[in-house]
Amino acid sequence: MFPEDFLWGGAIAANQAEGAYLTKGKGLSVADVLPVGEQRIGKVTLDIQKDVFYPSHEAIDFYHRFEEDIELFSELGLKCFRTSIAWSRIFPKGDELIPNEEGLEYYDRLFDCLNKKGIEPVVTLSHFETPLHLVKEYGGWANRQLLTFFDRYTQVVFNRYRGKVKYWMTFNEINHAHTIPLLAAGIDVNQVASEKEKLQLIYQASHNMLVASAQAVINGKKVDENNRIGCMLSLSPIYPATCSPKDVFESYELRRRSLFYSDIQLRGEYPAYFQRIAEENELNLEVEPIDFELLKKGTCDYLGFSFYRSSLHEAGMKILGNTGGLLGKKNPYLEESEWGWPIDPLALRYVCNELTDRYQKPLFIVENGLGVRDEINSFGEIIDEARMSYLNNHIKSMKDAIKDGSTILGYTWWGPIDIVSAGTGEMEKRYGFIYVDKQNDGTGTLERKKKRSFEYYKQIIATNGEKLDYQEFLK
Ligand code: BGP
Repeated sequence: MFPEDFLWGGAIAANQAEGAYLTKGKGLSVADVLPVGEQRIGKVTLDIQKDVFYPSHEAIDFYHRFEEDIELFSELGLKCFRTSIAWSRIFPKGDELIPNEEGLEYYDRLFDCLNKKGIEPVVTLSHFETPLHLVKEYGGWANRQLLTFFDRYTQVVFNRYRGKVKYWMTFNEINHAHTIPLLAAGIDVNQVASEKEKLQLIYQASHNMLVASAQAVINGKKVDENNRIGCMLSLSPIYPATCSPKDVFESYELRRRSLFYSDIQLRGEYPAYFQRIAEENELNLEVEPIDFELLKKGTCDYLGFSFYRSSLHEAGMKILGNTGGLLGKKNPYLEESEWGWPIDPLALRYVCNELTDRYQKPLFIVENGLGVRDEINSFGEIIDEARMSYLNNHIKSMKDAIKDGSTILGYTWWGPIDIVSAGTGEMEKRYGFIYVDKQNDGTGTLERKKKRSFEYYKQIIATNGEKLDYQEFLK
């Protein structure tokens, strides 16, 4: 049984949906220099280049069409809607003293529209959207000065949206600082030569972001003690590839590399195991005594996390990852999506149990979904069975996790409407219950159209997760 006030929702990020990348004073963010194509994250130049297509510049034009889209979300029955504030709409370069009023007004209109429809906004303060100027001029989150800029930004938005937004998250997938450092931490690790220097940069940026997160929690509570502020990690689990003790132990250590972030954000202090990581990698972090006081005071109210798949680790293998989590060995027991992401609903139950045992704090599943190449049939319909099946199995698993004893605040399906993929920039990797006529090359009318999964998710919400059969939607 799902609790009566369970937050059924959908999630997007500003940079993957809004477009309007320079409208009303918005500055560039890291997302705006990502071209379309596989592996784009490794090949980015920090300038806009001529003749290169940047999907986020128009995206699905949510900036101009959000009223129409929220109308559809309301019909779908969403109880909450997660999006981010594009930091560079508010502070275009990131280091200004005065915010951009036109950027603030846009989010006033967006949050007002959601509230009017009875849809609770859930807002990420930084979802892969560090202002580009801060990356180029300051070196991104590896520079302590960003603490000041982020502090200013969070004070402005907490004050401005007081009473309009109650659920917040600080940094999206903060643990991705290791695998997608430019997006997650605004750092360009290509500029350093050795693995050691890379780790130094990543942990320095991580420390600064963790302190910034704590500072944001403190700011948010000061403005309104009713604010509920969470952290956000990518927590697809890692299984050992075999029962070899080496595989088991290394997978465990790798898991800690992620849980390091939530350990600090939820418990308020560096975990003991970090000492050894720091020594072995000769990390030399710039820290101030005040940082540790802030970490203590600014712990998060809940743990938000994304879950897409599981991965398989073998001792000694190169550790790689992308937006869905780590990329390990192929798991022979699991089917994969068209993008090679293993489909593993039971792993969601496993993760909820793991996190509940570790923290005893409420969880919020703020991303879960399946990227599919949708087909429009001769009747003009999209009967997206794979998406409905994925949804069905993951909701059952979440239900089991609740029975196991997890407290789960809500579930926000990733991409209730098709948006640009964060990992590849494609439009054709579609997650939505609502199709958007926009193609990989940027063509399309932007027209919206409901898929069959729209009716299915609507039924799930209307029955509070009780009616999960989707056979009738296949006809
Ligand atoms: C997460 C990000 C999202 C998102 C999702 C799916 O890592 O928080 O922004 O897009 O993954 O990944 P992709 O868009 O690459 O399919």
